[in-house]
Amino acid sequence: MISSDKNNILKKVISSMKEKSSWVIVCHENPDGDTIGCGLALYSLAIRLGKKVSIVGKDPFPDRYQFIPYSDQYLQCLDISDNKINDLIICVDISNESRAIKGIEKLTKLGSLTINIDHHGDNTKYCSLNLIVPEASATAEIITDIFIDGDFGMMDNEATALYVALSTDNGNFRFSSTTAYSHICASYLLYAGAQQSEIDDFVNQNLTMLTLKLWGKAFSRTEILANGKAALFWLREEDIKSAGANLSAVDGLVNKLMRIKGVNIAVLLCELDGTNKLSIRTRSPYSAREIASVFGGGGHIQAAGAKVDGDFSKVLLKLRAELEKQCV
Ligand SMILES: [Mn+2]
Repeated sequence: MISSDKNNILKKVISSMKEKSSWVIVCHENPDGDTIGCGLALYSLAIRLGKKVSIVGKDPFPDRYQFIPYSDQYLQCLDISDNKINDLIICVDISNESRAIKGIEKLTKLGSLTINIDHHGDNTKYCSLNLIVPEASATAEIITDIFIDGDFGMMDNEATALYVALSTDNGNFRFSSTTAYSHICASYLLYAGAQQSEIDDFVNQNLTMLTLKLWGKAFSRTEILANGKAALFWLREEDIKSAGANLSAVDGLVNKLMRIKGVNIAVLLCELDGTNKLSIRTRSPYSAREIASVFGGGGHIQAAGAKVDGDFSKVLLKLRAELEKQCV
């Protein structure tokens, strides 16, 4: 729920959406269910409102979300600065400009109205309007508020997109980020036509055998560290390529390590495209964001990530040492 001090920003966001005739919706790099679901729900709203609209992101669209209506409209784009000043730029679920698309800060400085709708506590507020709600378990909760407060109504395809966003970001309502309000949003989306079991089939029961075997490879490499408090596993570039997969195939895989009894820090290290990607999950009192920051990354307190250039083996060594250090 949006606190009263942020109500003003919410109102400004809604009035800018009503007023501007051309929207560009931006999703974050390695797009997940939250950024994609929120982006596509807003895309559908824009069409209904008669806007000229596009939805963009710097990385390809993930296969598992292709069932969501309008997913075929997503365009890959590396620089947004050639957009017109009078376009409304809406960034969804993006904590900083480098996770978005180049050019947003430049457009903001030139006078473009840029909107940042997000729930990451470490958001750098890089837009002209920043609606940041760290209490939300997913950006989808904030977008649902926008639909309700803007009196836009909600079509079933929009409810589907937002339910995907909500349920993937809070681990199907299991993570500690889930609140009573997350369930109120879910209830609203179900009333608006989201089919929860069908969505779960598309999102979670849709693996290829090769992906499952790729997960198996990661599981077989599980290392328990710090007297059982931390666990990690890893995948090399050739593992991922030989499964015909990309990083979206391991989206959420790290959560499975948290199922080990006693483990309160879990890390997946993936080597792909010449860089090393860390996905980190923790339970209190450990901070995933703090561990990510050691590696130049960030995110939520209990779910964060980092991209680390350089030799895979060195990153793995540094990671093992850091996990031992965290648990002293
Ligand atoms: Mn999110």
